Amino acid sequence: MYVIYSRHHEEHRPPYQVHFGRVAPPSEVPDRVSAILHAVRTAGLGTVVEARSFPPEPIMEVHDVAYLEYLRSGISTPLTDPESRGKKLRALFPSTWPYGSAPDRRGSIMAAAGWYCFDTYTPVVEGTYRAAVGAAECALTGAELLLGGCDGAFALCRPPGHHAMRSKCGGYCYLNNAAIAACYLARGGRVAILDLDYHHGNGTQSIFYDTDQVLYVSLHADPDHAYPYFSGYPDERGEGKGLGYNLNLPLPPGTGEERYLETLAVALDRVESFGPWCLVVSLGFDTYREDPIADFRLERESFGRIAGSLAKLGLPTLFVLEGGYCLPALGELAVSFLRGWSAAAE
Ligand code: Q9C
Ligand code: ZN
Repeated sequence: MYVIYSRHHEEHRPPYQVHFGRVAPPSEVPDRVSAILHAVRTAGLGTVVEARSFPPEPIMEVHDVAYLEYLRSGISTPLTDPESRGKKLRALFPSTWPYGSAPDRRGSIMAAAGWYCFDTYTPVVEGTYRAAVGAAECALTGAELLLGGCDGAFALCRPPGHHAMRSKCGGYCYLNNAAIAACYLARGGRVAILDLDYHHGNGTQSIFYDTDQVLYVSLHADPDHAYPYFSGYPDERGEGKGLGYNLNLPLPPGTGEERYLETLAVALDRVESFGPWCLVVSLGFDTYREDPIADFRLERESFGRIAGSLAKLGLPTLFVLEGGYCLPALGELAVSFLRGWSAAAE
């Protein structure tokens, strides 16, 4: 198993997030990836490699050019509204979102911030663009390894990706790493994405909603009480050619290992009947019982068992890191997962 990282992830340091109008400490911090890397190295698991660089085309297959330009240059564009004329921000957050019929007017940086970001959790800072490209390159490096015949790779993407849409950031995500990798892998045939993060991957769902070439299956907290609130319901099944190629399996608060593994079996049946040549797993560790922003009850050992069920599919698999915010446990959760994978894959 290759474990892939980019040193550029450290350049993305959101100073805070805004939760219900209040400033709160950031959850999505550089220590997340450092903790996992350290634990994986200490346990002597897998081969740790740095991501290689890629031309922009594979990223542009998923994301809109104007959106990419916003991520790259938004933070250095001075504000022009009367109170803040000429000011540059340390962290660019939207304060106003498109309203009414929302015609395409995003000429000012104030409008662009609302246009290209759907929540108050996902600021653009100086290093965001470089780090996000590095994360996409981690996923692409993993995808290339799979195309070359490797049967497992774990991309330590940071910032994460599954909430990012074609032209909107949100949920700590800027570029949809899993979607970018899936598009790249689609040159080898049909691809399945299995999303195991606690939160519904609204970005990934929307990117592949109308295609039958990429299957999206997700286990997540019921959006009736959990972020991202507006999507993740079971009646979202895809549209056009994509109808039947999107499967949402929401779970109640307090979901533990038994219920989780039963639902995972349903997800894996759908993946098998789709018959993909490979699998991309959006892997979040925020389903852990001690996660500070979630309410599932998986144990450390549960992650090994989940990995074991995945390995039994026998598909080349790319794991893409999404969420997981319990810093003291992240390393051991990743180690449990990787041990479970290699024990079953032998
Ligand atoms: N008090 C991922 O796991 N809600 N994104 C945060 C903080 C947004 C999660 C509430 C959660 C986004 C990749
Ligand atoms: Zn999450």
